[in-house]
Amino acid sequence: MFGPTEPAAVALQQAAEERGFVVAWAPTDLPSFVVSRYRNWVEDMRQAGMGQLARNIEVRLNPSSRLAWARSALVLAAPHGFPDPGPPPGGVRIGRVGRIFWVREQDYIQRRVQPHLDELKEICHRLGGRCRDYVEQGPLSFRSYGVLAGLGWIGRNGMLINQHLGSYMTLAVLLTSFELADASEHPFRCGRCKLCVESCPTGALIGDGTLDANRCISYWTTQHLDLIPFKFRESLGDWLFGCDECQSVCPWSPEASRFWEGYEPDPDLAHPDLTDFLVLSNHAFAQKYAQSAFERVGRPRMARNALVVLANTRDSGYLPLVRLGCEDPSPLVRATAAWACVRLGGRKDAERLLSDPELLVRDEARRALELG
Ligand code: B12
Ligand code: SF4
Ligand code: SF4
Repeated sequence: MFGPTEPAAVALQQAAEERGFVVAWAPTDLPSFVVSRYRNWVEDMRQAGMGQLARNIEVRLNPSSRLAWARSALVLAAPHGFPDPGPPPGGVRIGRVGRIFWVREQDYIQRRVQPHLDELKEICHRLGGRCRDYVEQGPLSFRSYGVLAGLGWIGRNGMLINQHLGSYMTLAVLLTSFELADASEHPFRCGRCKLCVESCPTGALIGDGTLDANRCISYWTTQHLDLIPFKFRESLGDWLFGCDECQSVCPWSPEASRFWEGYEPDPDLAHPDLTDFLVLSNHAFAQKYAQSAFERVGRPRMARNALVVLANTRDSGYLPLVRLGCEDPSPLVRATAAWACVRLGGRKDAERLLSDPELLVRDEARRALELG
């Protein structure tokens, strides 16, 4: 474990622990093998459409090149291994959602985490230090800091795994000006296990702790803006938003039973009604899912994902719901609905979309009918 040498740093760590976070210290700049690993990942185009991951790599991995005062990183982990709140009554609640998205994302950051981080920054300044916070999608490699801080190891599923909490943890980092003693990394504890690599539905895990985002369900359902490629739609199964498959099979995950007190899992996010994405107006959707990760991607993409989940059931009972997608104002939704209709036996509905005003929709309907 990487220990602080200054009393001020110890005081800051205590203040973070009092707020319920699991915390530990890491050096600011990452070792050269991590830098090369990251560069290779980007060179191999594993970042898919997330262009931001390929920019400013030097600063991302060696932040002191821009923030000369930075000497250490305080890593804060908020476990989200909460029990399933169960589905609310009614609705078509058949799509699975990654556990990290069961809380209202913006609400969680703005109302719960950020005030704590602001207080910690204030404490840091009072103790005579400088600091800067990074939360959620911040431009640092949170997982690398987690390993260097001794919080866990990078599993073959790419996750930071803690032997007591598993991998269901949300991470944040405070860069500080406090000097620290030497680091000692956490040992790798996967052993010969390869369960996650074998269980990934799309073969996204390379096996060395990195993944190819071009194949990851989490990427396609939470980040990708356009149509989900035909070849991945079936493998998505019932994953509506995100994917926890490589964590749920991990033998270290059952240990994850703790969750940070600031978390409030919302049953409507854990088990959303797919009907909402096909019938609500964009405005009504934004109101119902305010501050959630669903709102960030918007109703049309949630409808796209819902249509894939519905089509994968191969249950023609869902055809009336899928048909609503053929009338949707968004071409992305109509195009996906053409494919979903064919999968559920509604070829005639897809044929009608051959005369849609949008080329995208006509093309997709034609390809869906050809593929059958
Ligand atoms: C982009 C991104 C994604 C992308 C790409 C994921 C990926 N594996 O790269 C997509 C959209 C696919 C994604 C999916 C998910 N994500 Co994400 N994602 C991020 C984000 C914003 C950046 C990650 C990144 O830079 N990736 C590029 C790779 C190459 O870098 P890296 O992941 O940091 O990996 C480095 C380490 O593994 C290090 N390393 C490996 N071995 C060793 C050994 C040592 C000793 C050291 C020092 C370092 C080291 O080398 C790598 C690069 O140099 C981070 C937040 C952040 N700022 O870090 C969240 C983050 C990684 N995601 C997170 C989560 C929860 C998820 C999902 C579970 C969400 C879901 N349910 O769908 C999935 C899990 C997919 C998976 N198995 O990884 C959490 C992970 C928490 C944890 N316990 O690890 C983070 C940290 C967000 C957070 N604030 O907590 N995500
Ligand atoms: S999140 Fe899902 S798709 Fe992505 S690597 Fe893990 S199991 Fe595979
Ligand atoms: S499933 Fe096995 S190989 Fe994958 S992360 Fe867990 S312990 Fe490691």
